[in-house]
This record gives sequence, C-alpha cells and structure tokens, in this order.
Amino acid sequence: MAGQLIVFEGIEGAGKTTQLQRAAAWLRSQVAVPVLTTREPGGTLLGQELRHLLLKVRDTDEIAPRSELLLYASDRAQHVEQYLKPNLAQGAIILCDRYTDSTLAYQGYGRQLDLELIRQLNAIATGGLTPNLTFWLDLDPEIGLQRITERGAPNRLEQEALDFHQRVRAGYMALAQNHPQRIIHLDAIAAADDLEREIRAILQTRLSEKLCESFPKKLSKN
Ligand code: T5A
Repeated sequence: MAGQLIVFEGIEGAGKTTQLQRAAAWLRSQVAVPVLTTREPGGTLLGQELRHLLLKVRDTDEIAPRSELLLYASDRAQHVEQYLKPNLAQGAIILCDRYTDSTLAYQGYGRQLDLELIRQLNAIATGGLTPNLTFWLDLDPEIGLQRITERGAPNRLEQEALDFHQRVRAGYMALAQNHPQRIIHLDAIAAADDLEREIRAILQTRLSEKLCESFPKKLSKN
C-alpha cells in the first residue's frame, strides 16, 4: 500500500523539528511500517549542498529571490524523486520538516514572488505529490526569532527583518484557510509536552482512519 507523507510547517523557531522527532519516536512504537524523518532543504546528498548554499550568511553576492526560489525547487525535485516517492511506494510513514507550503509562505508571501508561478513550480518539483497531513506550528515571529537567537548564530533566512517573518506567518494563515482539511493549526506557544500530546491525538485519529487495517500493531490510545 502507499505510505503517508506528514509535513511540519511554520516560521523559524516554531518547534517543528522538536515535534517531528517526538512524533517519529512515538509512531515507531505504534506501527509496524517504517517511520522515516527528513527535511527540506537537505533531504538528499545534492540537497545538503543546496542547503549549504541557501542558508549560509553571505557578505556579498546576495541570492536573487527568483534564484532562491529555483534552488528550493531543485532541492525538492531531487528529494521527491530520490527519497519521498520510493519510500512512500514501500508503505513508509514519512515525517518531513517543511515542504511546498514553505515555498509559498517564504518565497510567495515573504519575498512577494508570484503565487501562481510558485504553485506551478511546486507542481513540477513534486510531480503532484501532496502531503496527506500538515501540522502548522503557528507562533509570533518575535518569539520564534528569540528562541533561535538563544540557540546560536542565525542563518541567512533567520537574519531577515521582522516584517519578512510576519508576512511568512500571514502566508501560512492564508494557506491554512485554503486547505482546512489538510493543514492543522497548532498554537506553538504551548509547552512542548502539550503540543506533543495534541499531535499524537491527531495522528491517532488520522492514521487510524486510513491505516489501521494494514497494521499488525494497533495504534494505542496514549
Ligand atoms: N525555506 C525552506 C524557504 O525559504 N523556502 C522553502 O521552500 C523551504 C523548504 C530552512 C530555511 O529555509 C527556508 C525556511 C528556513 O528559513 P532550517 O534551519 O531548516 O532552515 O529552519 P527551520 O526549519 O525554521 O528550523 P529551526 O530549527 O530554526 O526551527 P524549528 O524546527 O521550528 O524549531 P526547533 O524545534 O528546532 O526549536 C527551536 C528552539 O526552540 C525550542 C527548542 O528547544 C529550540 O531551542 N523550543 C521550544 N521552546 C519553548 N516552547 C516550545 N514549545 C518549544 N519547542 C521548541
């Protein structure tokens, strides 16, 4: 059977990676199919090189917005072809840190590039592969950036001005309104343990509906 692609989205420091790792650990104890974690940019060897180019702070030679857009699309095309599609075909549950909504939010709303153009580019890069479920960890950018600053030196995107990050958040809001079935809004100011419980409960419902007949292990209630 086909697997499930579950994506974690949100602004910098929203807690995506933290929750993705916790959800993966829990799912591994619940289901009998492989549970994989990956990210964009950087989910393949080529992607790791593109990630370095995209995120390193540049003193000169700034990346132009359309060039940035194409680099993210290139990372995604490689990721879909080389990693996501083959593993989904094997029935894996894949938890992915960022996917197509990041490009709409950051390059579309943040950089203000044409949204229709980005949708077309996303369609080319993914070959039509859309997430089964997306968790949007929604947080005030001032708080997210504060969390990042406490962690260490910010990367190229994290160094953008506050109004850029506010546009990105507004972008996620618009996307969630347009895709209420797929995108689940989570208030990311909550404690990590509370968010983890909320995510487990949603996964429990969504995956039970779709997958329980195929799983030797049963999804438990906690
Ligand atoms: N990008 C990406 C685009 O512009 N276009 C695209 O198409 C794509 C795919 C990727 C950058 O690329 C951009 C977006 C990004 O700018 P990245 O390093 O992968 O760069 O950046 P992020 O995905 O944003 O990763 P971060 O690590 O910065 O944020 P996370 O994963 O949301 O946060 P996390 O879990 O690492 O936590 C951050 C800190 O907060 C604490 C953690 O302990 C950690 O210190 N924390 C909490 N604190 C309080 N309460 C909670 N609930 C907390 N949860 C975590």
